[in-house]
Amino acid sequence: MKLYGYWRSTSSYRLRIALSLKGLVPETVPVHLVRDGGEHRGDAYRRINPQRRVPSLRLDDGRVLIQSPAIIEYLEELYPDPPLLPPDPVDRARVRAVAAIIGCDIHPLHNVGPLDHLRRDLGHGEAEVVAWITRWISEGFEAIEALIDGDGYCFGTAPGLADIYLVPQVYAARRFAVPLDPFPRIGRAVALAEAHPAFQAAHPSRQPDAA
Ligand SMILES: N[C@@H](CCC(=O)N[C@@H](CS)C(=O)NCC(=O)O)C(=O)O
Repeated sequence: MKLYGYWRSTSSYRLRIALSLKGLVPETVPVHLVRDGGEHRGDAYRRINPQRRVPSLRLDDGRVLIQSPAIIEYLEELYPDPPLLPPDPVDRARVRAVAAIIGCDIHPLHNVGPLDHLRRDLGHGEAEVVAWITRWISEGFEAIEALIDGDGYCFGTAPGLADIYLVPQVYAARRFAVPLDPFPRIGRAVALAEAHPAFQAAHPSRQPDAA
């Protein structure tokens, strides 16, 4: 397998964690999101992923999967052990809700494209952009703080889908200096996950394209 990604992209980071938890080590193909206006915007990468975003996963038979939620579901179906979701349907829905808050409601608002639009097209300065990011991450984290268990991983005694989404989102929050003191349960869950070898192997600083 080949993983097309960028070291500090949160979607790439979450997919790396899922792969790592499943014991899978794909070849890494870095796609630079910033250099020369973004390698992902060029024709070569468009032929791999028509949406021109990372991550993408090329399977051994040449087929390419895109969108981290879809790829993680694929991995869960093909490699069910260790499971990323609990057995009970209500518990599964709760875990997926935390993943959706991050994947659907927080991350898209501080993605490269929208932030470029705020800066370049709408003329906002860096302080305003950071205030925007802080607002949406904090609002999402308020909900997650209330939803997770609060005494270990997000849910239960093993890392799962919610942790896979939360750790990269906290990495992004730290990058933009979003205050995390109001979220002690999130802090505990992330500290525990960050000590896990699979999460450590997936960390942005451990990737070949890390700057
Ligand atoms: N929902 C997608 C989001 C993918 C995504 O937006 N990736 C970002 C990096 S984290 C990207 O490629 N951004 C490029 C851009 O916005 O131009 C997923 O989870 O795979």
